[in-house]
Amino acid sequence: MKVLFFHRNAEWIGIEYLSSILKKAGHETELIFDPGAGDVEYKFRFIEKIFDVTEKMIKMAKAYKPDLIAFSCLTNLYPWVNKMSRLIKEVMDVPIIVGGLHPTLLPEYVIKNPYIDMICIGEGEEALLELVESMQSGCINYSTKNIWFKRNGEVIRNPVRPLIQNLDSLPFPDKSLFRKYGCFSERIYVMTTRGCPYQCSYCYNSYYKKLLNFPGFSYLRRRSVRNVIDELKFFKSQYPIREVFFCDDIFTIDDKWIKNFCIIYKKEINLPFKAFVHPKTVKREIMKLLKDAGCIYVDIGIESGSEEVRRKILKRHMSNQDIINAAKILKEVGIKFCTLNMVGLPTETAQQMRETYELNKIIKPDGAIVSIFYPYPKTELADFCLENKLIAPEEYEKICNGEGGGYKDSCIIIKNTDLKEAKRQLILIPFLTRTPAFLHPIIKALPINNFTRILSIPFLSIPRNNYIRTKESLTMFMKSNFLYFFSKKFPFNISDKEQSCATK
Ligand code: B12
Ligand code: SF4
Repeated sequence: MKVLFFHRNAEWIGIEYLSSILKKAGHETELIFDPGAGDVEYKFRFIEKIFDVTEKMIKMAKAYKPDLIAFSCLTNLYPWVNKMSRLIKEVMDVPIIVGGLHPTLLPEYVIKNPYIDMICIGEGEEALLELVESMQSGCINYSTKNIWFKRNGEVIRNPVRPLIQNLDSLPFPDKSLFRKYGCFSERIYVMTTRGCPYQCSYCYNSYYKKLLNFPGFSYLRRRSVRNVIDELKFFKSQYPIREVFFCDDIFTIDDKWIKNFCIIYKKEINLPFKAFVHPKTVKREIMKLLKDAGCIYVDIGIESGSEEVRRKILKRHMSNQDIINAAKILKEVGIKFCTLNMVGLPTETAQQMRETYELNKIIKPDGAIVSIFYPYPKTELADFCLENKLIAPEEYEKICNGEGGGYKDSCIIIKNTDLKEAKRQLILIPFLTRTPAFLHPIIKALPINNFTRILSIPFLSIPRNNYIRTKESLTMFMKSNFLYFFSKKFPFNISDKEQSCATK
């Protein structure tokens, strides 16, 4: 069977896992990738217009003659998935399946889409393989767990299956799909866990945990150290990697695992790396080990500088002192850190937003990433907004439709929230935390507009990260467009060496 994935804007590990599991079972997979000209952080519509590859993508899809088209859909990607599936259906009679977070959170909403034939809820490896095998046999198994089907005008809603417990049983992700579009060059993205033990009110995890809860099955799962090291060794041999990004929700969730990992990583991989940490997991001994193993910087969730907002609204149970202590430890051991912050939260006052700046000022991070709160569907905080009529039904419809879901510039109106102040802090926090005090009066006088926002980009993270991200984005943009504008052939030639990664 030939399965054609569509994706936009960034490499996606979820698709890479699905592709490798299909290839391992002897199926063929391909990817059509839209670089989406910077549409996540800063939307540059004029660039998007000039480099619009929609028509070419549809032509290529037709030429590939797939048996199944598959989209992975986050909330922010839903408008694009909707547009592309409509365009595909206009010219091809091929079934379309959409998986990922958005259909998992809002299955009834997504399955109503007339251009979508199936959705996948939760993890896709076992479900997609079962579906594809049954399609190949000529007799579709309409009771495949995790998949909802449309059949003769009816929706078949199958139950979810338990989460995969042994992550080592999965083949390594198929990075060859995204590599040819230039999506990554010197930095490799790796996931060592699935799940998170916390239940922050603004995050999908709390809902996911309830939805996919089976007695005796763990929600938080981690690969063995050996399996992760083997993957890194394999990709190191394939690509010219100079840095690793562990994009687990919280990399430092298990001290025992980290201790073991750091020793082996240093010996066998020895590349600088970056990860996400939670303030509660920042312990001196563990951070020293990380630093010694090559950790050069981490992103750490602060989210709000107001203890009240953190505790009552965000359900993040830690004090400002816990955050200050974590920052102190990171500084002492020499790991650079960038804070992750949110403003414009429901019921948050302008004063509380300013407290987020105050806390950043105290801990002096090496970068401060700020987002305006976006009520992602099915999160506790989105439900709170609905129950308390803080978002109007039309606004919730926008959320279901994924509008503005790239959360740097939320377009959702939350009643009683000072959006003007939120927009001010969005720009000022990165600037003010990273510049000397004598410049602050000038910075505070800057107009709050897109131009100033662009000026604040260098202050979001450390120079090394800014350099790699800019390089990644430019390479992805140029290589993808080059392929679309100049390549005569499709599918693009993949070397045997790259192809082999899927079957490891
Ligand atoms: C790493 C990461 C990124 C990296 C991805 C890098 C990479 N190389 O993969 C980067 C930095 C690019 C990124 C960007 C963004 N991200 Co992000 N990201 C994550 C993170 C931490 C891990 C994603 C991941 O790889 N998961 C592991 C894989 C295996 O899981 P998966 O993708 O869900 O796929 C499985 C299933 O969903 C299913 N499935 C998925 N697709 C399909 C398709 C089919 C056909 C089928 C059958 C099944 C299926 O099967 C897969 C395998 O089991 C998640 C949080 C999380 N833990 O998931 C946030 C998360 C997904 N990101 C989020 C957001 C908001 C974004 C951005 C919008 C942020 C921004 N403003 O920049 C962008 C959007 C990018 C885009 N393409 O438009 C939110 C999404 C919320 C939502 N409701 O949509 C999350 C959940 C974070 C959070 N806690 O809120 N992200
Ligand atoms: S710690 Fe991060 S990943 Fe875990 S529930 Fe909270 S926001 Fe989500």
